[in-house]
Amino acid sequence: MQANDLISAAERLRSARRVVVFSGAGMSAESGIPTFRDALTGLWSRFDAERLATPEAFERDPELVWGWYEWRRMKMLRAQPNPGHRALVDLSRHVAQLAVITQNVDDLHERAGSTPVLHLHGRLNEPRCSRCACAYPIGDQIPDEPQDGRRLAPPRCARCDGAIRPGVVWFGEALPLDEFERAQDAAMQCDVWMTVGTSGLVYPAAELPLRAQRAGAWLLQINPQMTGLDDHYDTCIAGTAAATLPALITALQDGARISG
Ligand code: BV8
Ligand code: ZN
Repeated sequence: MQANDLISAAERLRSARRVVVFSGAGMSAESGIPTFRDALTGLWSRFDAERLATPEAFERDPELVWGWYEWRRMKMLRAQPNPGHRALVDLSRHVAQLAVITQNVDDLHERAGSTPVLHLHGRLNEPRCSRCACAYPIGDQIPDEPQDGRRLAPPRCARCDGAIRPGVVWFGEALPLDEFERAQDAAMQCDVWMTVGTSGLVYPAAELPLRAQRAGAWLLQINPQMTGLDDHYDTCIAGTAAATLPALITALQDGARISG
């Protein structure tokens, strides 16, 4: 990890009034939750995530899709926030305003203590009826490993007997208007935009950092690998969320001590 990039990023954060953290699946990788593109490890290796995460797939094979999401919800319930999630809660104590915008459907930012968290792509723990859209109180009992890992019949709605669907935004579905508008506002108003752990391939979410840049924000990316958006960032730190974010907070605190 490049120490001088960390120090310059810490200096930017120290003078920032409004900071946005924009997270993707890499944020939760060190909590043991597979990233989206390798969420199909093991049981699901023969499916394409982008084909399963669609209304058509659920229409065609609700038990396969519901089984996949229950497997992922079980991974989420068994996971714990990692030092990266906790470092963002520390960061919120150092800056006037910190907005966490996530593409993730897990609740690890919330369980670490971040608030508010804008979920652009929904939440695994908020399933709803596919017909009347009423919420389905799934609770937080850890489901058994989905039987044979292939199919699980979705529960039925108590009100209209419709099939219960995952509370996520599938490909081809619109993002929740309120969350997306609040995310766009945050992008237009922030001084520092920090992207952590996303391949930046999914739209319209992937446009948000570019919108922040056009509005004058300083852009930082934290990712162990290059992404297609590297050139748009003012600084790219090659590192993982759980290692880099705590190091950034330390640099922020050290700098605060030095500058007195
Ligand atoms: C829509 C929920 C229109 C489901 C997800 C242009 C404009 C608008 C739309 C489009 C467009 N072009 C194409 C589209 C269509 C489509 C799209 O973007 N397709 C892509 C594939 C090209 N977009 C849509 O369909 C969107 N809807 O536009 O609707 C509309 C409007 C009105 C009315 C009707 C319709 C909806 C998109 C949302 C899809 N749902 N998730 C679920 O989770 O099952 S997206 C899903 O993939 C994730 O949520 C995530 O957001 C996304 C990308 O995944 P990442 O988070 O980036 O994860 P990935 O695995 O890719 O990368 C992980 C990264 O972490 C890597 O870079 C890796 O290096 C790094 N990493 C690994 N370990 C670590 C790490 N980083 C840090 N630390 C580590 N330890
Ligand atoms: Zn219903």
